[in-house]
Amino acid sequence: MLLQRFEKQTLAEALAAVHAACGPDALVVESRATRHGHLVVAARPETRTALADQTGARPALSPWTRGFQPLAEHALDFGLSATVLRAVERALLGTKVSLARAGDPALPALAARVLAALLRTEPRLETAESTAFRTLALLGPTGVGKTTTLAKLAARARHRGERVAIVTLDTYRVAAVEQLRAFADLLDVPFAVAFTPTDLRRLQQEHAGCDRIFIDTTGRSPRDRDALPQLEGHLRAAGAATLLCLAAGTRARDCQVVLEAFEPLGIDAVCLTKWDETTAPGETVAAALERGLPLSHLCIGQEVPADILPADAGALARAAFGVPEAVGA
Ligand SMILES: Nc1nc2c(ncn2[C@@H]2O[C@H](COP(=O)(O)OP(=O)(O)OP(=O)(O)O)[C@@H](O)[C@H]2O)c(=O)[nH]1
Ligand SMILES: [Mg+2]
Repeated sequence: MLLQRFEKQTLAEALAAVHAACGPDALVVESRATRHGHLVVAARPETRTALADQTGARPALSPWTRGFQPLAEHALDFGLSATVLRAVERALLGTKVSLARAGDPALPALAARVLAALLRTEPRLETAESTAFRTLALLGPTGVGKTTTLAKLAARARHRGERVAIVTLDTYRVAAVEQLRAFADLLDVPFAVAFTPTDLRRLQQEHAGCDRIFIDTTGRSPRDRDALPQLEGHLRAAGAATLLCLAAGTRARDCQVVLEAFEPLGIDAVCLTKWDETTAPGETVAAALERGLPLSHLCIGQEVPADILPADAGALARAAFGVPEAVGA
């Protein structure tokens, strides 16, 4: 089950039970004293299969509970999938709110907390403490904003005092090198072009003293089955972590195509770009969630470096359900 209740005499006992049942990555959705001791409601990050299993193959066909209906309508309008919403609704059945009647004032905020617990974010792109994202390649379909996002991330890293280098593999598109060189010059960071995996490894050694090496890649159609393996070869040679850039307005079906095409390259995190250009970003949020992929950032405009926000699960969930203090508010 996705979300479970653990009621024990003490908080420590309840948390120990959570840990035993849901593992070390358990996400606590609710924790409160009860007449019998302490109640903890915990969620476990789930994969797409697990979500689909527990909600059934055709979740949209059965009606929502009365209490959840207005929230579901808001979230569907935002673009969230019925599969994700079924998981949230089901989780709420194990909590103190009433779903049988409309208008429980506690429901929207609790639904947002449950959704926030399900969403994964990846904050390590914003700290130099972890080396997991030290060499970071930005991938994705054509024109989604990879180069612009790279410039934003590089500027933020510089601002934090990190030593940064930028490398591009994109020698395919006319003017791509010059576009990135201009950003690198503005940031006053070293910039180089890598034509081969050997070039890439040599540049990594040259910049061994850097906290962060950003790698730009050529935009590729998810249907371009020839180009993606070549890119995979480059990235494996570099041992690079990968950030998939996905335009926030991408439709659910197209998200699946993109994620399936890029998954063999190993997607470590997803950045939702062009958030400002869509009214239904939830389809991309749900696509990432259903595949268990963490979100790193939202890009909210063309301005470098201002138009980027680290993904905040709470703010995203509140936006989805229309709870005040939503993202961008
Ligand atoms: N509105 C909006 N525009 C953006 C955002 N990010 C990038 N853009 C714009 O999208 C266009 C393409 O951006 P690029 O960064 O060149 O995209 P790319 O993915 O590197 O493109 P290719 O390398 O050709 O695949 C530019 O006009 C950017 O200014 C965003 O978050 N919002
Ligand atoms: Mg580019």
